[in-house]
Amino acid sequence: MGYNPQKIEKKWQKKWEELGIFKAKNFSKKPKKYILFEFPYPSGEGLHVGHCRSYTALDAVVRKKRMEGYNVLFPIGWDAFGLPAENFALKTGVHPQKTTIKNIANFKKQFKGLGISLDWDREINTTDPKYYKYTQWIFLKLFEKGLAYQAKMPINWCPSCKIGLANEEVVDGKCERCGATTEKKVRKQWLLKITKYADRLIDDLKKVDYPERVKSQQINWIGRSEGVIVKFKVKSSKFIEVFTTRPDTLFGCTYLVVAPEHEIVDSLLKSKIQNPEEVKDYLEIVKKKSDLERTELAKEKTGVEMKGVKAINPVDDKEIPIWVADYVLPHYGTGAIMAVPAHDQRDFEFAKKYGLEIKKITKWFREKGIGKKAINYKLRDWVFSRQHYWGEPIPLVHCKKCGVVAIPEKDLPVELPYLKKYQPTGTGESPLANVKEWVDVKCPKCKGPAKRETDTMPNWAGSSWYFLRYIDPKNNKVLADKKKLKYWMPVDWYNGGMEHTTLHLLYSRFWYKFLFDIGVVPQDEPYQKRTSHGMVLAEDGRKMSKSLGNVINPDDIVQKFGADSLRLYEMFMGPFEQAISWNNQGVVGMRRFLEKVWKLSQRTENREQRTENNNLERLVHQTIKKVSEDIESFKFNTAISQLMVLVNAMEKQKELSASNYQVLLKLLSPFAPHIAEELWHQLGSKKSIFEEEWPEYNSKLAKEEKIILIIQINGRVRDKIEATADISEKEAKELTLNREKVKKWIEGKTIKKVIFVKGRLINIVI
Ligand code: ANZ
Ligand code: ZN
Repeated sequence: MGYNPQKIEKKWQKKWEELGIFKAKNFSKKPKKYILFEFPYPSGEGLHVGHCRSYTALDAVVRKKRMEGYNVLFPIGWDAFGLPAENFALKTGVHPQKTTIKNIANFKKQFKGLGISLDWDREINTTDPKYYKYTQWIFLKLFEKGLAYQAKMPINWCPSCKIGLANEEVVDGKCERCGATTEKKVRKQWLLKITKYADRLIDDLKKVDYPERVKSQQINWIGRSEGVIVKFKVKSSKFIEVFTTRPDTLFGCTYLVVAPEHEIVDSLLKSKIQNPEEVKDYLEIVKKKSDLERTELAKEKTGVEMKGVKAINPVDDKEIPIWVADYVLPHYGTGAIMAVPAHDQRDFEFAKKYGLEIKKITKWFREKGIGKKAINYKLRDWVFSRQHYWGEPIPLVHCKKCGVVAIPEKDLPVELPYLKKYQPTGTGESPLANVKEWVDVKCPKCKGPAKRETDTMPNWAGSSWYFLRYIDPKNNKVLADKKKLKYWMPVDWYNGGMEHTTLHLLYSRFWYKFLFDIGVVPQDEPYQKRTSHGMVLAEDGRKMSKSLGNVINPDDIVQKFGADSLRLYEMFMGPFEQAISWNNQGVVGMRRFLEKVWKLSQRTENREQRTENNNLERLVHQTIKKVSEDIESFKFNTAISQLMVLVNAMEKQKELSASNYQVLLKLLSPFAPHIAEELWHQLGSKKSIFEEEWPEYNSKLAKEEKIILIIQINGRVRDKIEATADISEKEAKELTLNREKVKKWIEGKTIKKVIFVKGRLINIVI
């Protein structure tokens, strides 16, 4: 019987589910491992081959860990709130819930078809009211502790669609739907005080095992900066305070710049400025730009002077002009800067363009006490309001008498009402504002008339704590039982995309720390170890996208080659953390490799007979060592190439002992579980291979056998080197010709012949 993946894969997937061997057991005596991947957004497109890379990698780790005797938690869920479903609803009228259910069913089928060994009993869905009850509960706790507050913040506004846009819907300053230029509209929004945790989010990175790249990205994103705030007197007006990290350059300061949003602009506009029209025109232009456009170093800087007013440099009492320019951001420091064009590149460019004084610093300002010390962060508080329908309602009401009032815990969840129309309101509020029956409520405090908050939570809310719910997914008293949390947390290994380093990863660390502070979770860091997988690009090296028509559908690959070939290929395609282009030929190669493994079984003697030579025995132990270590360090590609070396060697044996073949199957099983299980059973085993023990190597046997290779030139011994016993002629020649001693003899001569005696000598004839 030939290798037929279509047949055996379905069979084993069913069998494993019946056996229930992938279920995690709370409080088992075995040591625990909690292994997590970022749960997917169930999009209409289905799984991406890039997803598969992350899932199969962790599945390999998980399967190995189980065989090593761990009680492994390997769960799955759906991050199902989000814009695409809402936009789809706007276009087609199909309720996002319907779309979501359909998409999840498809994803589930795909996951199962790949043979990912998940514990389906713990499946969660962020749009399930039983789940978001606790997302809302966490929000209420944040609100109770003063970490959720309202502030006026600009949102992206499309004046033609009359709708607020998420950042990702604004492309080059234009509305993604209609192409109109977007504006900023100031609205009251809910924010979470993540900045209060900024220092801890930096300091506690010491406690966790994350890639350096991830750590430094988070640190830069938080952007802690120590400096001072210096006061500049403004002639016939108030003061302007600036934040500077370089007070020593004060003598070189030749003008001040304030952000267009700085309050002093408005107040000076009213009375003192000589050119108010010019300044107002400038403010209009700035409104249309994004922060990114404003701060991009390469972009030409623009600004306007507020004529007729001057500031005084406190160190030399010189009068200096005051400019408004958008390269100064309103929400950083004090929203105003002292410009030192001789020392700061941006100031220099600006001064050149507008002909402002560039004063070389001859005297550094060394005195202390000119200003007060200040610490600033690039990190902003987290804008937690969205004006969309398909998200968790924020569980608050607005009462004329009592102000903002929390919904009592016992009334959670505040369910998202079922809408038939998703049309935007035109005022920038979410479509929920149109549902009068839902909006009008009694105030929980005074029982008077009140209105519900109609903003919903951002997509990042449900994903900020989901890993806790897997631990106790059906609990309806608390978000998860404390003892279970204590048993399972922290997550031992979390793999996800590099693109989530500064948002999701930071947000979820923040929430976890908060939950620790209020006594809900057992530690203050959720993830012990973090890894990231590289993207899978299309065959043409570009990002896969529908519009480019270069998307590879994993279903097609599974259908044609089998899930095991796909899995192996995704692990073999290249170093795990690097981006790599898809190559169909690579899948073909994996299929061929598996055919070889299949055929080997016919050569296996069922009796325990050792007719193989010592070299094979050694190779088997070396392979156990290499595959075991490589899986731990996420070097799947090299683990698989070692397996290929072993299979090639096994092919050369006349007879293969069952025990060595079994070792091969075990080592292969994390990557290609179906074929390994099938062949395992063909050898007569009754138990699943995944209930077996991971093989151990004999370190003596795993050692390479070394020899001394003699180097002769024209038959005379000239040098000796240590080499592995099975060194090939090619390798030996390369090594030899690079030796200094050898070079001396052969320089300028032609090599006539090379004589190689395996394991003994190499003779160069010149
Ligand atoms: C004078 C100066 C001289 C500065 C010099 C730098 C170099 P970090 O390290 O990122 O905190 N700055 C302050 N507030 C700003 C704002 N709202 N928008 C844009 N730039 C702002 O950078 C601190 C420096 O960035 C501050 O120190 C200030 O320029 C500028 F040779 O003051 B400095
Ligand atoms: Zn009230």
